[in-house]
Amino acid sequence: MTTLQYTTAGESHGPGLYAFIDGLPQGLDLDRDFIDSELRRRQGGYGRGGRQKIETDRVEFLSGFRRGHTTGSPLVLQVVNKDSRLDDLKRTPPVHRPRPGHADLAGSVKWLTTDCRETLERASARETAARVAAGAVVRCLLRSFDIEVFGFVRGGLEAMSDVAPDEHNWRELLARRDESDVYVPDEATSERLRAAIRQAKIDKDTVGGLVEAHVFGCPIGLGSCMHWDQKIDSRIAGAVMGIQAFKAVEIGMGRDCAQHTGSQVHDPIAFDAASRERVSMGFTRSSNNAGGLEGGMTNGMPVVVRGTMKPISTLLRGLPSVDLNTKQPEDSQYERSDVSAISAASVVMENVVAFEIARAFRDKFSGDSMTEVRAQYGAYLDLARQLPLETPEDS
Ligand code: EPS
Repeated sequence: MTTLQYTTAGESHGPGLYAFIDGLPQGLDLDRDFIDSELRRRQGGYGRGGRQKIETDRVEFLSGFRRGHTTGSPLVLQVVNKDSRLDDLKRTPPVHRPRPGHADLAGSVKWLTTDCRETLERASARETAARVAAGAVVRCLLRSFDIEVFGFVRGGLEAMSDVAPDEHNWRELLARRDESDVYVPDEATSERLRAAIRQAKIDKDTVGGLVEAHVFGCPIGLGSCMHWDQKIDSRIAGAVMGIQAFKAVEIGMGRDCAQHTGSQVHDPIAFDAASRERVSMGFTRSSNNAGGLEGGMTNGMPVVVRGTMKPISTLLRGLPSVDLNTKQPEDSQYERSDVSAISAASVVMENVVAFEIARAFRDKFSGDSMTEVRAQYGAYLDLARQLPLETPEDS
């Protein structure tokens, strides 16, 4: 038995992107259509560059998969790059003028080269195709336990939506998100964000934004308060900050907690016997400022994560930089890129958050097969709902 974990490999213009996933239970049905639809969504959105017209991202399983389900052995997946040209010096020439904001400068110095391409090919956000595919794989596990993740774009620049997703309205918001080419589930904000991106394109500039993921259906008790690296919020923060171009992450009320008192921040606890069969086991909260996590553990409320993506660092008009060979001032080099990839970023965050929830789920329900995992999950919910297990005098 191993912990659920994954790693990726591949370059933007190499033969493909790969993910190696360890720790999946045997017998998990993998929904290829769902995984491919997440890959397609990652490719979409207003403001993307020409690359997405070339690629048709699809998942292929190279190991750990047989007749529609996982076998329990390590799962390797690939997403093939059609625009594969890493060794073609004419089409992927050396890059000597680093882009401020990209990995170009630090990576070139670190690996002792003046050709930024050595770094940028791996640093590229194209790698997120592998992470979306890995996240979508483990969402097949989460979905079999009615745990669903909903990600969307809240906005960028002055265009910010005030939609408030909850367990009742999120499917309707998801439908609205899917009607928006900037993935904002609110038409007026979509229009304003699209206009801002259009203007940035005219100005040869770029736009970032704010993305959100809400996880519904987590039972109380995933994660742990025992060690800092077992806290789900700690893992989610690492996963989100690990997405290319992300500069901030918040859980629930996030940084606004600093401007409110304890009585305003903490979500009152009540009990409603009628909702005992739910994953919150009858405990109800009148607010969710904690974003579904207390002490690093799920508390039965939706997990709410917000991430900030900076504007893409490849600007058509260039930015002040230096030629790494001559050390003379030059504008940064332009390569085909996106004006905004905020829509894609929402899909990436949704799926990396899903992976961390699934990892915590497997930490608690670690059976080797889906049959065993289902039995463990059911047994835990039964026990938790019976609390107190001893008479109050004993406990
Ligand atoms: C991306 C593919 C890349 C860029 C973008 C994201 O394609 P190409 O470099 O061939 O045009 O569009 O990469 C970056 C933002 C970056 O900084 O490298 C993708 O598939 O998401």
